[in-house]
Amino acid sequence: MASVLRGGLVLAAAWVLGAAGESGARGPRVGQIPNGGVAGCASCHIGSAGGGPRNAFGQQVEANFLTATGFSGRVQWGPELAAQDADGDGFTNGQELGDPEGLWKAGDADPSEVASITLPGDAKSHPEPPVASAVEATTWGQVKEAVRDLFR
Ligand SMILES: [Ca+2]
Repeated sequence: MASVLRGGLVLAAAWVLGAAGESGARGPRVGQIPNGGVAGCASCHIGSAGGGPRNAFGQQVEANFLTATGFSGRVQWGPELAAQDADGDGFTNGQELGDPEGLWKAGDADPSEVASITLPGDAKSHPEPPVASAVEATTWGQVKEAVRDLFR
């Protein structure tokens, strides 16, 4: 009986270690996208702890931007992936991750300001839209119109 219990514990320990090794194998992917450490696993997964279903960006990476399928695949970050808008929120993956041109390489210092980083796989998370410039353009148009009226 004791040996059966011991055997069960060994199997449980092996399963836990195996699961930890599995998630650890993917952990480095956080370092394969710019500013990946800001959101961590939530950059690609719906759950912030990693594993489980992928968000729109994670699905896009898995489908088209890994060097190989499975655990050994590395993210191919570059201009092509940066230019796409995985979550359809109107901001490219590169804009959301602070590398609009897709020039960052794994191992480089993170580009951009951390405060501006948003989730490329969550349409509800995006940079602030440039409302100020639209207001400025309208105001400038009104000023020009007023000056024109002065000389009529
Ligand atoms: Ca986006």
